Amino acid sequence: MTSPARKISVVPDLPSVEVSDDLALDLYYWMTLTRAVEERALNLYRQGKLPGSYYTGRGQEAIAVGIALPLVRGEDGDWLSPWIRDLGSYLVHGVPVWRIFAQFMGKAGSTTRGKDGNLHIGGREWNIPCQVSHMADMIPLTVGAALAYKQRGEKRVAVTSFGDAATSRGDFHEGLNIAAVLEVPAVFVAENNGWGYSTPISKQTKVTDLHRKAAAYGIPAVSVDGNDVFAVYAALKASVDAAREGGGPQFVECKTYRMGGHAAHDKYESYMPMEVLAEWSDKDPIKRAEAILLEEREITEARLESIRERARDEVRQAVEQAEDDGYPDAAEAHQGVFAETAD
Ligand SMILES: Cc1ncc(C[n+]2csc(CCOP(=O)(O)OP(=O)(O)O)c2C)c(N)n1
Ligand SMILES: [Mg+2]
Repeated sequence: MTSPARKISVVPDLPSVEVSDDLALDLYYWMTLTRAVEERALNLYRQGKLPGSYYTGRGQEAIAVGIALPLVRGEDGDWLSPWIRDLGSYLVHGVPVWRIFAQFMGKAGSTTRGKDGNLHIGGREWNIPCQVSHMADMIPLTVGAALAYKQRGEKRVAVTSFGDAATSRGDFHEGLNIAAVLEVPAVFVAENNGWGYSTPISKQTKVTDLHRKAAAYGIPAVSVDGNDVFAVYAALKASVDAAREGGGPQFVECKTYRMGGHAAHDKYESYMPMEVLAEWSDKDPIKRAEAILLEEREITEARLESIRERARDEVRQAVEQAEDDGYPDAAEAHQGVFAETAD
């Protein structure tokens, strides 16, 4: 008697996901807000008002927002550990806009109390861990959180996102392997934007279809158009639901393009092909969502304009609040850095 070989599907059939008009407008609002925050922050950086460097996720807003919207928010909700391109994930998962500007400005209201100026934001109230900025380091931590939820019998999911270059580091491989073996409720999101600093993906991995790496560890893995917010949302919703219902870890690759340098100071014009950049500019996720809302869902232009206006207002108020905020006391520099010991 023969027994059938166990088949691991590289691209499992995802159930179709319903996206109502209200939800579609919500996705549009969060992407619009994300871009408005980033554009304002970039202006402030260029005026010399933000210390250090500035990273944007322009062109990757659909991924940032699509990852976070299917999750349960709050201290007892789902764990979310976003990558540095994913400002929208922080916004959707509950971080107030003004605290993001406070973080960029090093103000007292920043979640790191002025110790960091980048998107290394975290807080228990949102169940967002403060980011260890080494690439792929958040993967084992996310697996640990998912294992804890499983052991406690809680129906919570732990999600993390990372870039294509992170999939060539050891933590990625060890993390995915043990997640699969222990069947933890984790969802991994790879943002395949084709670059790690000035290194094109073809020069750092032979497996440029990143979902195949996850499939090699026995994890159901799909690949979606990362500039289509509806596709990203649907893949995440299905994957999060599957992980929550005991289906073990899931993996979503989002194909996109880095629309500029690694950070604002990077002279990307010297190594990025400008014609490819122009092609991807035509696939801008916000423009594409607008076209679908107007043409397929028959939402009016006036309604979209009111959403854009709301986002601009929120950014204006948030910048004012962050500018009015004070700097942390210098004595705080050593607080919250090391754990307290008895002596
Ligand atoms: C272990 C480690 N090595 C190097 C760095 C410096 N570094 C920060 S981001 C980055 C490239 C990341 O590329 P990718 O993972 O594709 O993400 P992207 O920047 O394209 O979003 C590098 C090399 C780091 N943070 N951690
Ligand atoms: Mg990359």
